[in-house]
Amino acid sequence: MTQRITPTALPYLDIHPEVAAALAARHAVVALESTIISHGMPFPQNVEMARGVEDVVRFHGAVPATIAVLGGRLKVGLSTDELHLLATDKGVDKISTRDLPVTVALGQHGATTVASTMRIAALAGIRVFATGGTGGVHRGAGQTMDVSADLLELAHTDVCVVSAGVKSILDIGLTLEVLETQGVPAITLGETEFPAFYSRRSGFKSPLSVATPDEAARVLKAKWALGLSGGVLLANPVPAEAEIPADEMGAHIEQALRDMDALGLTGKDTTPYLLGRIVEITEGRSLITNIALVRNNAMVAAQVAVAYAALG
Ligand code: PSU
Ligand code: MN
Repeated sequence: MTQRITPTALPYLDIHPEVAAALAARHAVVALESTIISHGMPFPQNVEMARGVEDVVRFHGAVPATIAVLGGRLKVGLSTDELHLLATDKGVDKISTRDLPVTVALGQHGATTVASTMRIAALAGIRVFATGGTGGVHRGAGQTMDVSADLLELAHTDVCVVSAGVKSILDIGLTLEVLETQGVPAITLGETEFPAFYSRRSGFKSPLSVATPDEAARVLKAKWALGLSGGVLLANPVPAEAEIPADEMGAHIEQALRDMDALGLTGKDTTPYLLGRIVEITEGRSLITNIALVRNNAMVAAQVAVAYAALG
């Protein structure tokens, strides 16, 4: 179980007053990550997305808390200027859980991944988090050992991550295996097939399913009441009108992977490179899909957070 610490007693943590008030009132709060802003989309769509997603969360009755590290402080809830800095400053690193102590100790800026955002959300007492896509087991992991820290964080941090599934730049089957091994429920909302980010279908059966955000909230309640610590991956398929079908997407992804191999990229640079390359190859269409699915995830996360708060 994530350690329970009074947020105000935590060093290094700055909770925005609006978020702190919502948490104190046990009102619904939704965490949002910042790697998607700094390294997941080009400017200016990234900052428009970041602000738009906060609006979606508010519209559905929850308070948004975008998370990043700024000047070594763990920030939970950002100002418009801070969002703009993350969207434009090329010096903002992509930081995962392993990077947090260095970024904090040296007073640096960092855009947080799903893993590090989950950890900071949990420190602040936030249980529901919306993102675009989570990391997973990379293709060829048998050789590279490249397994996203997002999967490890899901194993032990008590946060529900709403994502559009796992894109097929990753090995979806192995990603689902690792989640199972670690006891992480991978649950698809409203479908029996696990979604593949840009596409509603992946060809993989979803390990678990729920019909509504309310059911998802009851799953969270039951999981943590049972003492089953760790996260939940709630997969929310991209809206049909915004998807790029899997058979079409396959060729684009193969192309992007070939281009990446030709450049010899490895490690943390691979996901940002592939996202950017796929935007180029699809001539901007994947970016429209990406924004639509993040907004859809923000809506569902807000609905889950509201339902979870109502369970008391
Ligand atoms: N997938 C996306 N957009 C993103 C990411 C993943 O569609 O911005 C980011 C998230 O922050 C995720 C991270 O946590 O990439 C995973 O990186 P890696 O594969 O290096 O663990
Ligand atoms: Mn990696």
